[in-house]
Amino acid sequence: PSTQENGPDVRVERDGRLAIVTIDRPKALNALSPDVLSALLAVFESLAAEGSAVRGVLLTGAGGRAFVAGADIRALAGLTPEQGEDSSRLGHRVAAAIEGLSAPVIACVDGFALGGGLELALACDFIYATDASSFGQPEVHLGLIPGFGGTVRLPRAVGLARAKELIYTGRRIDTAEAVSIGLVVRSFPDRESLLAGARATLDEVGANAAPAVGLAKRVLVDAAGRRTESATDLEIAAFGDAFRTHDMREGVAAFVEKRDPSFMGA
Ligand code: CO8
Repeated sequence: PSTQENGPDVRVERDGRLAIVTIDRPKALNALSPDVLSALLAVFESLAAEGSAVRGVLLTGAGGRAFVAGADIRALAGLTPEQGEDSSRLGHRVAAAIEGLSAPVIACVDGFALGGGLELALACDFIYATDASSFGQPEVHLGLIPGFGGTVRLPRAVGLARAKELIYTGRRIDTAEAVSIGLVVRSFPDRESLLAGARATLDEVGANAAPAVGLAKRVLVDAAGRRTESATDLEIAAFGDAFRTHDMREGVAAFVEKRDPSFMGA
């Protein structure tokens, strides 16, 4: 495994075709300063540029207390309305880079995932968490609203009514409740088993045809929130695109010939 620094606060470790991205700013509970957001954007854009060399990404926070405790509140304090919009826009660019990556990204939450931290996790494909974690959108406590996709992705994850309850109250929920409402898909007793569990899932995904996983992700991301016909049009086009890949011919042939497929990731 190799480690690469992306600014002081974000590091990327590579283990074969897996990338582990760690937000490492424990003094501020990994809060998303503009520098952290810019570093995350650069990381996900460079992982995208690697194409099929990246088969899966784990996104986590360092320090043992937090995934991310939100946007950096100190950095928000003096902003004009226009600068507030710009900070929201930067967050959305990070989310778009994560969603635009064809490899799956699992948010590995160990501790607080609050405000922009929960929104960052929601931009990932799904969330795994340790039992001792907590989740919330506390922006209204600060006179703010979620600005990094929370009003859009939280209702898709948990339904409109539960999202409204969480956003209007700013209440924090624990992992057990987050699992029960479908916000977290799997929970683990500690950090070590969390990371091992996420790796195991990415290994399972990595054994499949990478172009098919990427096409499915594209439709799942882009179809969310569209009207049925417009969403199914995306699926139709992507289903057709699968027929352009070697791996689809190989996967179908292997089934017919009763053998294991040999995928090449293209
Ligand atoms: N921003 C900046 N610093 C923070 C943040 C934050 N979000 N969260 C914690 N810190 C700092 C604290 O100031 C403290 O620093 P110091 O030691 O220098 O005083 C250090 O981290 C440790 O925190 P606490 O002492 O507060 O630790 P506690 O265990 O007492 O409390 C909590 C932990 C409950 C997590 C508490 O720190 C807290 O409530 N944090 C703020 C959570 C929050 O409100 N988050 C939402 C922020 S707003 C937001 O995310 C808007 C999203 C839109 C963004 C658009 C672009 C991305």
